[in-house]
Amino acid sequence: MNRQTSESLFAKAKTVIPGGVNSPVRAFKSVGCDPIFIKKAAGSRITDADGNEYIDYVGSWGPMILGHCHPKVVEAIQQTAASGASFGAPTARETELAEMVCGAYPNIEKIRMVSSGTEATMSAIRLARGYTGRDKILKFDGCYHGHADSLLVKAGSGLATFGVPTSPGVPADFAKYTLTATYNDLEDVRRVAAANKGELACIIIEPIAGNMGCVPPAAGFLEGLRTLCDAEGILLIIDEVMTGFRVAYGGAQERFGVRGDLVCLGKIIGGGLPVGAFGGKREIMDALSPEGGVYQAGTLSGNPLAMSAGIATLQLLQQEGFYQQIEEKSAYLEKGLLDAAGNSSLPTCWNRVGGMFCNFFQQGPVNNFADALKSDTDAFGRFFRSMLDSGINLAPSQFEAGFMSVAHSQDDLDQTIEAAAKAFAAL
Ligand code: HOZ
Repeated sequence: MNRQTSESLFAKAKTVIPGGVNSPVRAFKSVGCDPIFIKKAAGSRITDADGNEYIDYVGSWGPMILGHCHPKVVEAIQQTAASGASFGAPTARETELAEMVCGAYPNIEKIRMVSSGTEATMSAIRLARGYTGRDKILKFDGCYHGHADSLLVKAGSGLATFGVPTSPGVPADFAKYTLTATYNDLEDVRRVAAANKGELACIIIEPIAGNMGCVPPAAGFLEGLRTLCDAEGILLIIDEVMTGFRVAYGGAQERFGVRGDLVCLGKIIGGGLPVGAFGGKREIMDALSPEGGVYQAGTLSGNPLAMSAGIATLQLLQQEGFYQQIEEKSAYLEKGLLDAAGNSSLPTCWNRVGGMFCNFFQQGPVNNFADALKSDTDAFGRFFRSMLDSGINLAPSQFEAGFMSVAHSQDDLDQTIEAAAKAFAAL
């Protein structure tokens, strides 16, 4: 496959952008080839700068559950843009999207819009600290909640990809307030909570980890966190930036029946435009400025274009049978890939929840970050490159998740399975 244009665009980008990319994993550094530069996308497919077309399972890292360029979302953005791209002042659309989100999550009584998932988690943690009067927070090894200082400790995603789980530049004095525990290990969480009794403001968790590959919660794990938080006056922050409106209309909390005190959202609620949000119980949210003293602000918060794209997207997700379609397509792909993996001499295992999944290059099971790190990342790189050459775009890291859209056709899925059979056989 000719990728000369992408290669020269990458070379040029590297002269003015660190690593040639605006987010590290996009550089394809861990999969042994240069990144493809994207020219356009429609439905399940993206086209690179050389005109090569790929079936896309990155979906902009989650938001494109409708597929790329859904006509209703494009129309909403175009119509809104015609009357102004940004005002830095309230609009009715912000309340409309807020009402839609509150309608989907019974534990979100009030919500504030921001511009990214990073802003959402960073602000939710400040709010949890301000509300409880406590400084320490607990996160899980391998979970990624954006790149705010206090959250770049034993983090997944790009940090796992590049083997630097705690970033240089985070002062030890900041990181000391961030405690970590093992995902899916309730005893470990209880141990940390007991050693820091009365000092933990919050526990923040990805209810389905999506940044160490895809790792579902073990039975009873989320319930156990809820019980512990209630007993100890700790706020439970459920980071649904990736899973919100993805694994069910009401996200992982609807799916597993466990509710957070605060919830972080992003990705799908912006329909592909830059957005994030955090919300929760009225009493906690009212501690935010200007009602309360915890400060948080943003010129582009509640941006009209992002609100319009989000509203149009959520309207479409409410169609009868939408999540059933995502489930059926994902289950079909799962079966096909598991069969295809039978051709491989290397062990692989598969994790999936709804339209979010990952193929680990190891025997498994993968229940936490230490398990995920046992994967054969060289084998993943070979598999990734073979799939790319067959026209399948996967996330360029073993430690990221894949995403299904409703636009993936039967033909797309069969082509993917065929490409995977070839890639596994050649490993
Ligand atoms: N680490 C992000 C996904 N988990 C990557 C986002 C991006 O590169 O756009």
